[in-house]
Amino acid sequence: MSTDLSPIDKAKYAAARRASEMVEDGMRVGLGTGSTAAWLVRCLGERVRDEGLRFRAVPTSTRTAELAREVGIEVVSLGDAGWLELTIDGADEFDADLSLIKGGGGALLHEKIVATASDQMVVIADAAKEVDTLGRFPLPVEVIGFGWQATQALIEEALASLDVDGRDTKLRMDGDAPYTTDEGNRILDLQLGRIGDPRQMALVLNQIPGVVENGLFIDICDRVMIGHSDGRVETRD
Ligand code: ABF
Repeated sequence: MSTDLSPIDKAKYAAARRASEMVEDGMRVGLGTGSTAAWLVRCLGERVRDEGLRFRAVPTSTRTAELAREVGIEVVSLGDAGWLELTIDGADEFDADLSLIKGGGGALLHEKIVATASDQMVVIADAAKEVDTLGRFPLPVEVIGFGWQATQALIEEALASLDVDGRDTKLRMDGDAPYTTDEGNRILDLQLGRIGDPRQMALVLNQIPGVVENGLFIDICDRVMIGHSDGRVETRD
């Protein structure tokens, strides 16, 4: 690792490096999306090159797939893999219950599918991702493009009865155009400030017609590895 990394990158690298050591020959592994997950992919690429590590990887986004191929990792589809022994991914926030907000990178749908198709899901993160209560980070909700404005109105109506501090919803943009996911869907970012009951929020959102998935990961994460800029890694189980 180059020594001129920023403290935050050193922290992300530390968590990614430690998590990469969990991968064993013959494993089927889900690879997450985002900058911390990118460090994981690079670390695994080094092990493939230096140790001859052989495992099959299921990426959660096209950008993770491209980076994995670049570093010599065998990439397969989730269909080909069938089931995974391990998924390692980043997160935007995690709380004491290991509930997560994910999706800042726009890949939440594939990330949730891959994470739930795994025996174990491990999150790698810097310490800033740890929160007492989820919600400071905008909650991404993936919606289909058809009638997304009506879906947005239904979400805002539902928020009125939920325990949150803010209720602003915004269509995620990519320059002048609406952001689209790998599935061609849209993302609405919910500025909630504080989510009093994440479990209830996740259930209510996914009942709304037009909502494909939301960025709350409840009872999915088994372990969080928290990296620090001095190389230390803490674990939350
Ligand atoms: C992805 O990583 C997303 O679900 C999450 O939003 C993002 C975190 O990004 P980073 O690791 O760059 O902080 O898994």
